Amino acid sequence: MLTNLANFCYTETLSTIFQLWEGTPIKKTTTRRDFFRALTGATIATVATAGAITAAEKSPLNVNESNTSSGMDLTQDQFPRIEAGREYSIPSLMGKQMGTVNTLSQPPLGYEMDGDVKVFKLIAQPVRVPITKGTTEAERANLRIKGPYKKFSSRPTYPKDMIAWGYNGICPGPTLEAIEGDRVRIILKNETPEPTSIHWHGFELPYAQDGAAGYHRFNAHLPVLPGDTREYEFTLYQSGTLLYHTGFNVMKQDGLGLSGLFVIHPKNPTHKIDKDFAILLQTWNFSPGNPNPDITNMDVSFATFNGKTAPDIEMMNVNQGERVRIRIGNLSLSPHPIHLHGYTFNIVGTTGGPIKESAQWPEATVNVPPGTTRDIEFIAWNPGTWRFHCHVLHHIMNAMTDMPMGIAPDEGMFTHLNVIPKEPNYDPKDPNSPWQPPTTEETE
Ligand SMILES: [Cu+2]
Repeated sequence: MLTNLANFCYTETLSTIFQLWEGTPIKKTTTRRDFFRALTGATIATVATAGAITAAEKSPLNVNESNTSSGMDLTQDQFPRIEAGREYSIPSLMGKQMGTVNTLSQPPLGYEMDGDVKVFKLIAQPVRVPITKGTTEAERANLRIKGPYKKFSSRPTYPKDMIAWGYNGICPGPTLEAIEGDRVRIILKNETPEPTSIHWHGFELPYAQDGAAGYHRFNAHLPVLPGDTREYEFTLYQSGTLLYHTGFNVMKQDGLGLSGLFVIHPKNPTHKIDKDFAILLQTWNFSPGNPNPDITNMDVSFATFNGKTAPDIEMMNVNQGERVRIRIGNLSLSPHPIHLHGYTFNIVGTTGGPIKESAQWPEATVNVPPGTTRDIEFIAWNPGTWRFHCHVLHHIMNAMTDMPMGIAPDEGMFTHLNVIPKEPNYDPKDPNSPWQPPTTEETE
């Protein structure tokens, strides 16, 4: 009975949210308080008759808040996901660009200089973003499902939007780029309906700038209230692929997507990188037809690279012979072993920075545990359009409704490394095309 009541409240709130994002003006938001007030009349009588609630089954949530024994207001949600009728800033992602890291399918964040300080602006806000557009009928018609293959056909993939929390209109937030030795200032504006902060994950910085905010006496600062702004400022002496994410009410706010990557380039690079890609791993659970992630459910129904699933994840296009780095960060709740076909690569960096050459190790799959980053590097000597994906195969099947890898169109944590042959007439699909293993120079 209580479960049913809770479900009813949830549905009511969701329909309110949905109207807001569909552009329907909302005259009045139905809160739990309103709902329970309504229940004091005929509704609760009906429920009581149907469910035969006894006095012993009543919980504080089942009565008016003034009747709770603790005196606490248990019927008012202090931490809503969204405020009805609120307008949000549409922030610019422009400004000066570092321009060297390609965060697949996501725009880069620019910065302004204030004297010697590199200034970034991040606005935390609810966002409605597409995870995938799905496959169109025309795209499906192009699939090679013809003749006898029709018997073994697949379903299409479907479009999916989510209502998440992100920064500057996207989820995850944009990648910040700076150089070892830079002084950086990040201005956080909070447009979410509850307090928030940013934790600089993997950074060695002054305690006061760490961003682990909260009411506990050990926390250096209180979170940033809705509508308020706070500045973080520190000097970068590390290099590598680091992370940022909310430092307050983290299960909910991280679960809704308040996170991003922070790349610090070394002041004196040991070698040149031709193509530098970045991917943030996240997972989501949705009830069918519902754009709001269920943050209490650890079952993965959608798994994303940079907030997108295949077939909407940008392909990594590189020229044969180029040195490629791929930076992978994980802010989901489970590890993701990311696998590349056709290559072995070196694991060259972690959240702690570059791994010295003698300690790097070769692999074909790099496991990225939650809360960490891994950088891989290789020379793109082997032409072809190679699969690059999570090897927890459930993570390349959205909602687990069909089979992956060549049967259904690609889904989930899946994209390709497209190595364009030096020789324009070379056809990697032709079994008779000449092929030989790389020389030492080609792989070092
Ligand atoms: Cu995975």
